[in-house]
Amino acid sequence: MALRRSPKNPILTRDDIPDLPDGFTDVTSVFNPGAVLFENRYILLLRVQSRGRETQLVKAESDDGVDFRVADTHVEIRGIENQKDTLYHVYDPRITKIGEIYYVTLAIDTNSGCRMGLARTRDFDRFDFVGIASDPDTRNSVLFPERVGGWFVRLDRPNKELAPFGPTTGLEIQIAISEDLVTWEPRGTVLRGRPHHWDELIGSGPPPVKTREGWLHVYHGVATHFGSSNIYQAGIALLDLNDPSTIVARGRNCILEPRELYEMVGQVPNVVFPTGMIVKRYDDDGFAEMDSDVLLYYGAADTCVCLAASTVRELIDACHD
Ligand code: BMA
Repeated sequence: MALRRSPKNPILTRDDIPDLPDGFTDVTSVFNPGAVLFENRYILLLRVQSRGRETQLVKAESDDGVDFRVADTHVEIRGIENQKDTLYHVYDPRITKIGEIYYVTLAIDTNSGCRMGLARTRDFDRFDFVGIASDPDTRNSVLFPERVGGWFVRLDRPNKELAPFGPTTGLEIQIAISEDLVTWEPRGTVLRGRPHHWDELIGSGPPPVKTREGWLHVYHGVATHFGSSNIYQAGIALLDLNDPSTIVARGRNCILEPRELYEMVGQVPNVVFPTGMIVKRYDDDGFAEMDSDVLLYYGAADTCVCLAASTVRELIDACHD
């Protein structure tokens, strides 16, 4: 297996979340974190859900990527309060560094469906809202860490299919380009769900990672064969460096599936949902080093945060399995 679970899993549970302001106490769950290495510290932006089904983003920091200290206040995104639409939930953050700025793509539930929100920070203390940056109904948006062909590029997942006994979801990951990160032009489908296999419904996981062999992209796939017991797994693909709408290779098998109790039992059973990936070493040209360790952070059963480790080489090999 390309991925090895941390023996400390789950690395964060509801018991690790301190009382937060505004009576946000005794929370229900913490899951689907954005992850980044910032000034030699590992940072997670956690999705924390209360018993009132309200959502907060909360920062956690670590020196080793395993033991995290959780902040006792939620992340405030300046300017997000100025939106006309009602924003019900801001969740599933994904973090991409472009130049000196860290961008956070967010799923935001509004009256017009789930949309991509964009925030930015330089220091993970102050966050500013850039804007709503997608049409309804879009989820699982991730930014590439640099311009490709002169454009900012993102992957996203139209969210229009109705899952059996479930919410809206999607069958394909699409690519879009932009000059300003707010207005996006769709450029077609990159990855399609594979009917009757492990990844019938799909969506991006963490932002793509630049390797010498292509953009390495972890995504989630949902097997819907059993209706009400959808199974969320993680898979992997390699996209062309110069034209990321082209698939170089795509793993046949999932690279992580719910197997441990903490993945099979919880608020939403049978879910591994990767949202953060940290590659420890890049070369001078900005490519991930093949023998670099990789830390993959994921939500388990929409209840807790878990970690699995690999290397760039092993993940690329899994694309060719
Ligand atoms: C997806 C999203 C994720 C969630 C997953 C499993 O559609 O809502 O946030 O982790 O379902 O419930």
